[in-house]
Amino acid sequence: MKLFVYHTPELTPTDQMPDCAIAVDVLRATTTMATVLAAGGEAVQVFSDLDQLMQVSESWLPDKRLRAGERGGGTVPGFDMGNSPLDCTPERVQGRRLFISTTNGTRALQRVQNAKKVLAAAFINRAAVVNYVLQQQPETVWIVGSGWEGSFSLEDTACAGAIAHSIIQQTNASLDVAGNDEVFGAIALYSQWQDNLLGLFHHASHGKRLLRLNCLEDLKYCSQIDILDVLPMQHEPGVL
Ligand code: 3SL
Repeated sequence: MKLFVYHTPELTPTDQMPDCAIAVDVLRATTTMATVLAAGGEAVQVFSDLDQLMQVSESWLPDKRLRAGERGGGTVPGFDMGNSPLDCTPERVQGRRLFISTTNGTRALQRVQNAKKVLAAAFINRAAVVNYVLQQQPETVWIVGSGWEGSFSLEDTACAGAIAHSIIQQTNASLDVAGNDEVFGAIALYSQWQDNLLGLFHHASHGKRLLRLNCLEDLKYCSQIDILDVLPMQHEPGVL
């Protein structure tokens, strides 16, 4: 197995695709997706374009769909919800499909949607994703952070490091499994902050943005590790 970390969708190669791609948007898109599926959501369908989301979801009965739209951290007017995982209670999401468009997370997923297998990961479902990779042993694994509008984000790279660290530790693999330098950087970041992820989020630019929007409880939720045994996997392009 060879593991690669890419900090943003923009830094991810376009001329090839891996056996397994793992999209990460800890704050908050992939955390929300994992939460919805764990709470009994029927599926999650991602869109970069808000109008297209509205159009496609129109053919779903209102009680079978939830429209989530986030831009700049806030809820898009006219949508059922924004992108807070705390809104995704079983009462609200059970049996419904989440149609979602967010600033960065949905772009990361779309960037790798042609990989053989596509997963969505966050800290909350890290172990489920790692276990899948260990069972399947794909030859190439890309872990792709969402960043923020093309820039690096601390929390996504730390989560990439958490995934890479766990895979390497559990296979007793040598560090030769690392396919690029970013793997080392991500593991070093995670190792330094693994006992205080919430503290790391307070230093992260998007963490600060969410704190300005009074989302401390979201940050706390997103900083928990391995609390959900759920594997969001793409089963048709854009649908997990
Ligand atoms: O950028 C994204 O995709 C979102 O996760 C951002 S937010 O956390 O909902 O503000």
